[in-house]
Parts: sequence; C-alpha cells; structure tokens
Amino acid sequence: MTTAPSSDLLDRLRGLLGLRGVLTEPGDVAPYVSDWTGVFVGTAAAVLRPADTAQVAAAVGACAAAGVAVVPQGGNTGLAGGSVPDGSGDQVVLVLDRMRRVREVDPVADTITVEAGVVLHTVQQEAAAVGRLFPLSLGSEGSCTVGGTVSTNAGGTAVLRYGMMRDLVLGLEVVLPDGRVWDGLRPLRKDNTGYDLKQLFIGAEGTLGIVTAAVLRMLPDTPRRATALLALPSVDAAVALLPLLREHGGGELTAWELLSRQALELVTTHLPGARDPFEGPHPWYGLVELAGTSNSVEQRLEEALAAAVELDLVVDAVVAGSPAQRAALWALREGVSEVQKAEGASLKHDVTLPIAALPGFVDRVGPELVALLPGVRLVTYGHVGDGNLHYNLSGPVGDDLALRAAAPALTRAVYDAVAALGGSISAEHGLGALKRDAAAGYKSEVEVDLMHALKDALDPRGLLNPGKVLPERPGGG
Ligand code: FAD
Ligand code: 2HG
Ligand code: ZN
Repeated sequence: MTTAPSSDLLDRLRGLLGLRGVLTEPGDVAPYVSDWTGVFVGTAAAVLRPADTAQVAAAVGACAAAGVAVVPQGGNTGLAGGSVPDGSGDQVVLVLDRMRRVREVDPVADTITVEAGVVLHTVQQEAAAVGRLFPLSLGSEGSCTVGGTVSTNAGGTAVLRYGMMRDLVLGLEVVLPDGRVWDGLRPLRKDNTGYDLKQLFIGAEGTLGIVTAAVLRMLPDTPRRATALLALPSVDAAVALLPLLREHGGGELTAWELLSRQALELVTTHLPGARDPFEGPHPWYGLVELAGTSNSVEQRLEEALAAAVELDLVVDAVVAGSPAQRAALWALREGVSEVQKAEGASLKHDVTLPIAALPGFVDRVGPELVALLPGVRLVTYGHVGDGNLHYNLSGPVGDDLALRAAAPALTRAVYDAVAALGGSISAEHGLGALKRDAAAGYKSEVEVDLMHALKDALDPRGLLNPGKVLPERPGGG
C-alpha cells in the first residue's frame, strides 16, 4: 500500500533538496506528468529534482519511510508510458535533470562515467572529443538520458553492430528503493564475483532502483560513413539482403533499417524539407550504412549494391554523396515517429521476431488488421537487421475514434501473430504501463513468478514505479 505525501514530508523534502528541488505548483509539475505520446497523463503530488546521488538517496529514503511511491524520470521520451505517474495524485516523480555531470572520460580504459541525467547526445560528443565513439544512436538522442536508456535497455539504429545499451554498460551506481546506495560504478571488463547485479537494473524501467550514474564503454571512432537508401520489392528482399550486406560489409555494416511506402509518404508529407529521392513509388525501402575509418566503406557498399541488383533484391538505390545527403536520408527514417503524431492517434507495436519470420508476419497480419478495421493505415518501419519492427497503426484518415474502438482487437491480432511466430511483444521500448498487462498473456507463469520474486526481494512494498512492467500476479496484486 502506498500513500500520498503529507505536508510534513514535503517540507522535509524541501529541507533535503532545497526549494528548487521540490516542485508542487501545477504549472511546474505539468511537463513531468504526461508522456511523449500524450497517451499517458497522470497527476503528481510533487516533482523532486535532486542535484546529486546523496540527495536522491535522502529523498527516496524519506519517501520510503512515509510509504510514498516514487516514479523515476529521465528525458521523458519513453514510448511505453513508464516515466509518468498514475492518476491517483499520490505519487511523486523523481527526475534526474539536475544530475548532468560527466564525471570522467578515460581514453586509456575507453570508458566514460556520467550521471544519469546526462543526455545521450552529450555522451556521444564527449566520446568524439577524445576520438572515440559512443555508438548508441536513437532518434530521441537530443533529449533521452543515460538513466532512461539504461533503464529501458534502449536499442536504436546501430544495434546490429554494437548491441543494445546493456552491451555498453560496465558499471552502475543505483539508489535502492529503501534509500541505500549500491556503488557498482566499476570500469572493469572482467568481474566474476557472483551475480552480475547491474544487469538487474538494466531494462528494469525504474521498478527496482534509481540509476544515478553509469560507466559506459567507448569504442573506436568510425568517421567514414557510406549510406544508401534502397528501393525494395518486398520484405522478403529486405531479409534476404541481410546476409549479403554482412558478407560485403563485414564488420563495417552498422545499420539495416526498413521503411514502408506508407511510412515514407507520411514523412514527405509532414517533415519540412523531406522529399522522396526516387522517381516513382516503391513498396518498401531499406536504409543501409557502413561505417569505418577508410574509403573501403564506400567500395564495400558499391559491391554489395551491385550484387543485390544482380539478384533482383534491389530495384533502385540512392547513395549519399555528402554528409548533408546522408542526414536527409536518415531524416526519412528517423522522422516517422514524429510525423505519425501529426496524422492523429496511433497505435504502437514495437515487436521483434526471428528475422526469417518477418515476411510471413507482415503477410499474415496486414490483411487481418484491414479486416478488423477497414482503412487502417499500416505505418511499418524499424530495425530490420535486428528483426525489430515498429508495426504502428494510424486510423482511417480522419477517424481516430474508429482506431481507438478497434485498438484492443488490433493489438491482440498483432501480438498473437508475434507469439505464434516465436517473437516478443516488446523489442526495445519496454513494457511500462502500456504493455504490462498484455505481457502476462505472453510470458510463462515461471517467468512472471521470477519477475515478482526479484521485485519482492528489492522492493517488497512496491514503492518504485508501481503499476509498471510487472504483470498482475495470478489472483491480483
Ligand atoms: P524516460 O522516458 O524518462 O523513462 C523511461 C523509463 O525509464 C521509465 O520507466 C522511467 O521510470 C525509467 N527511468 C528513467 N530514468 C531512470 C533512472 N535514472 N533510474 C531508473 N529508472 C529510470 N527507444 C529505442 O530503444 N530505440 C529507438 O530507436 C528509439 N527512438 C525513439 C525516437 C523518438 C522520436 C522517441 C520520442 C523515442 C524513441 N525511443 C527509442 C524511446 C526512448 O527514447 C527510449 O526508451 C529512452 O531510453 C528513454 O530515455 P529517457 O531518458 O527519455 O527515459
Ligand atoms: C524508432 O526506431 C523508434 O524510430 C521510435 O524506436 C518508434 O515511435 C515509434 O514507435
Ligand atoms: Zn526503434
């Protein structure tokens, strides 16, 4: 059972964090209680803005002693409704936006140690300043934070080569639900001293602890990029191209992204300056990028494209001839999220499948959805090289109500097909509030039990981010 903070607790928090550190005026609180999609809007008794780890620990400890629930928040760009409070008005949001210090950049160990509120783009810039690469790359990188990307185990457009956030974290500092600090901020590449505790907090979406700092891996820089947008006849071709791109691209293949015609049309309609670089329409598009240190990337890309055309896997191609052209091609892919909002309500399905199952999935589910809601628009795109589709839907033009009414049936059809084909209903955005109930239906009882066992061990009173991630226990609770 959690409870609303008393005025005594709020005074105590003001004493701990200072007046700047506790927001209660509705106008000040408003930006922190609705998510990026606008679907999840809650209310908060207060927003806490601690300035350092000691303040996080003190604030969480005080809330725990009073039985008040805390919702951690970073850049609030999450797409699963995990970062905002519920509608009770009892919860407090704890945002890390004053914790933006870069504690250390070590080009010998190839590590960077940052506080949780540091924005992802800053980490990339700090690494670049010492000739290194921090490879995690997301459309939201100008706003999302290290704490958020750790807590969602974010993916993005370079997972094919570098893995997800989990693969880039060496150490963490975490404030536990009772206010104690776990100092696991170690830069060690090898550390086999029992359970790897940091893994518990990566992808936990703020339900097990509050990440306050991280040691991250840096990699060799790859300043030379070869990028092309390919017109494809089918999703089959996109899948068949992966081994071919790997064969020719070798270790330099960094991104293999997919975009449907519908998705491209939305971007060219709504994104200022965006244009379709091909003369005629094509059903699918692939964005490929090789990155390295020499002009071998251009040569390898050319060889790959020649081989692909020979096999009829590519109908047409546009190769970026300058950084500006590269940026224009990437904008077509990374702009989809934003422009889909301009089309009204959307229904997001961030799903992953064994890559060979992608064509069968698209062939099977599309007609099912159209039968459920005639006129539904399939805005399909994603990280095809990882088997990850953003199988997002917009309603029939101008008819958001129809989309909302059909949403449960549409989502069930998508998730059932994903499960039948051996996939997962969340690839990279997490469960948050959006998918926590659905997850129960697609996870085994053993998995759900294990998740609850971990939650009970770390947060037995359910004070951190209640109502997120963990499916209800059989019989409630
Ligand atoms: P928030 O949204 O604030 O929080 C996300 C979750 O983490 C919440 O559950 C919150 O409680 C928890 N949390 C936040 N900070 C902490 C902390 N310090 N300690 C404990 N828990 C915490 N995601 C991808 O994976 N790949 C993409 O390609 C991608 N592209 C995107 C493009 C756009 C345009 C947008 C809007 C979003 C995109 N996202 C993508 C989703 C989002 O950016 C990521 O999930 C990101 O990791 C969220 O970071 P954040 O700092 O905004 O976290
Ligand atoms: C992307 O790959 C992001 O562009 C966002 O993960 C996907 O908005 C979405 O559904
Ligand atoms: Zn994505």
